[in-house]
Amino acid sequence: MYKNIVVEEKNKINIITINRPKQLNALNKDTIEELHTAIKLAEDNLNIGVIILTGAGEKSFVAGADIKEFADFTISQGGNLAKKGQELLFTYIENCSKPIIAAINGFALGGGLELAMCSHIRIASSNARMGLPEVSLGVIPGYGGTQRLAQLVGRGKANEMVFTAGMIKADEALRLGLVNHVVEYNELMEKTEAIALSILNNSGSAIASAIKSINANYKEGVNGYNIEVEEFGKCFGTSDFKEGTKAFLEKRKPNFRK
Ligand code: DAK
Repeated sequence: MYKNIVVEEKNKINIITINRPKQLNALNKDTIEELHTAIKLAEDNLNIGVIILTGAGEKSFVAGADIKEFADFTISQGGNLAKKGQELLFTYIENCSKPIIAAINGFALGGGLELAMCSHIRIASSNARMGLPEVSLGVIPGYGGTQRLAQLVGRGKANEMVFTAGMIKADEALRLGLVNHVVEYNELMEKTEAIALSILNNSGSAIASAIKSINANYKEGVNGYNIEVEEFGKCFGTSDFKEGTKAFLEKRKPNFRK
């Protein structure tokens, strides 16, 4: 079904691997479309609770947008494609109602770091290298990087990373809050899956509400506190709320995901 990605289902976790290792998993148009399709299917699948994104091979998560593909673009093609790519994948991931974790197994550059940054949680292996090198190619980050990097690491450090086009190591990314954890390469999937499993113990509908509320803080013209109140209220109508409170009173673990 897919040419550029591999999708695997494991314990209610959907593992999506970008599989163009010879091009260091660079994101071309087809890969962006396939990722959109796979994430949408996972979001609609009641058996899936968490999605993991990673890259094939030991070297790279995603080494950016496919430079060969956009080398000849005009101004309007560039603008249109950035908009379409953001809607189809990057904003789509950020707003996905199921948690998406990026397991960064190597280079996460340009569009690759942007893909990791729109994910809800980032785990990196110690060999990972991250950066937004776009200005070295005469463009700027076009998939939300100028916004999300500053949100995650603060404006000053984001300015430095974007202006210098440099790469940072996993440990520095951890120190800056760009990634949540750093582990050895061969422990990356184990650690990522362990976090996914601990998320799966909890209510999927409450997590969807939490994603919406947290994201509201970053949306222009939206009052995040109002969204939180709205989502909080909605929780009281869910079967997960009934199960969660019943289980507490019966001194047992809730069973949210039958
Ligand atoms: N695109 C296409 N091919 C890539 C690639 C990329 N981003 N990155 C690597 N490759 C290919 C290389 O061309 C090489 O292919 P062959 O020569 O073997 O055919 C192969 O992957 C292995 O790469 P290297 O031989 O270079 O491997 P090294 O270990 O020596 O170096 C590296 C690894 C990651 C340091 C190096 O490959 C590198 O600097 N890669 C480029 C990093 C980069 O600048 N990425 C792009 C950032 S800009 C847009 C929206 C967003 C964007 C653009 C447009 N629109 C909506 C229009 C975003 C742009 C970016 O992401």
